[in-house]
Amino acid sequence: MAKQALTTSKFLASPSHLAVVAAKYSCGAPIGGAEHGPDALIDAGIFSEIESKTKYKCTIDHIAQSGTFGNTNEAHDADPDINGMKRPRAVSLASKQISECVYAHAREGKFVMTLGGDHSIGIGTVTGIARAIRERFGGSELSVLWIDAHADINTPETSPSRRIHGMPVAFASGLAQSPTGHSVFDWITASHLINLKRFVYIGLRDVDEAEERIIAENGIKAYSMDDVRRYGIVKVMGLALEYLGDETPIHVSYDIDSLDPEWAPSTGFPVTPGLSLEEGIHISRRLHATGNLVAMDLVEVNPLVEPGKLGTTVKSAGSVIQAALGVAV
Ligand SMILES: [Mn+2]
Repeated sequence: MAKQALTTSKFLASPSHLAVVAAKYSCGAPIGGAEHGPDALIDAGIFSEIESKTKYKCTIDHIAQSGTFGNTNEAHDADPDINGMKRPRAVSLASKQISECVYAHAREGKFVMTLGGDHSIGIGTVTGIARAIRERFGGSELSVLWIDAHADINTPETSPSRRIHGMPVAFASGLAQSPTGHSVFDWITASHLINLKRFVYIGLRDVDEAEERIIAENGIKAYSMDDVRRYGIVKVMGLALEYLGDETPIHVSYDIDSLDPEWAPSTGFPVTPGLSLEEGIHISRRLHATGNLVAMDLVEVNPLVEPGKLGTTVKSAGSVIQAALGVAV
């Protein structure tokens, strides 16, 4: 059988090269397990299937496995809380490693697919891709779609849980910075930051009060699950893409908990009702069809939650990943 050709890509220099980054940590979450997500996806054969069906060549980097402060969400003597923020040094260190790794691949014009891990890895992925896009395209800004049940935009000051997996959008956009007197996140510079005017949420249904305020104050485009039910996913995706415009590189940060728990039970913080698998695949297909997609994260697959249903979760994750790459699912 002939291998499926790749769709034309507007912003990739090396569109047949898929750089998979396995970000194996969960220090940003209150429970462990998501550090095993990347291996669950890789071992299921998602990427060997992509190579056998298409012209993609995959490389896999395994990173952020255990930094200086260990891969644990438990309190740690060498990593005390900063202003209540949990595991700040571990998450910062892991995020910096991820940022540098995805930057190096994206700088060469490869598609970067990062597997989490808890969603604090988004600090690393989005900042690394944003920096590479600025350098490759004369200061152009990256557009980001955040597909999630949660908004992940708390700052260390507003966060009820104090866990950094609820803060990646705030750090990647500069809304959150190292708390006064600390330098823990100072590796994030202006060249790394995303513009919240080029950012869209889809699937929100569990948003903290402070996050609602932050979203409103910053005029962030957000489509909740209610919006998806009201308008349909086809219309919502049309509006999201129209808002971002035709000529913009796009990064999609896909939290598996955006899907309804029926389709993705093995995740730390499921919220019902969510996107159907079909809706989730539609999002990926539409993004692929733009020719603008340059990077994707697939996060929060947790093999320790509902282990008997891990197969369902991994299959769903594989489908949204493959659809984003233009593979028939
Ligand atoms: Mn998330």
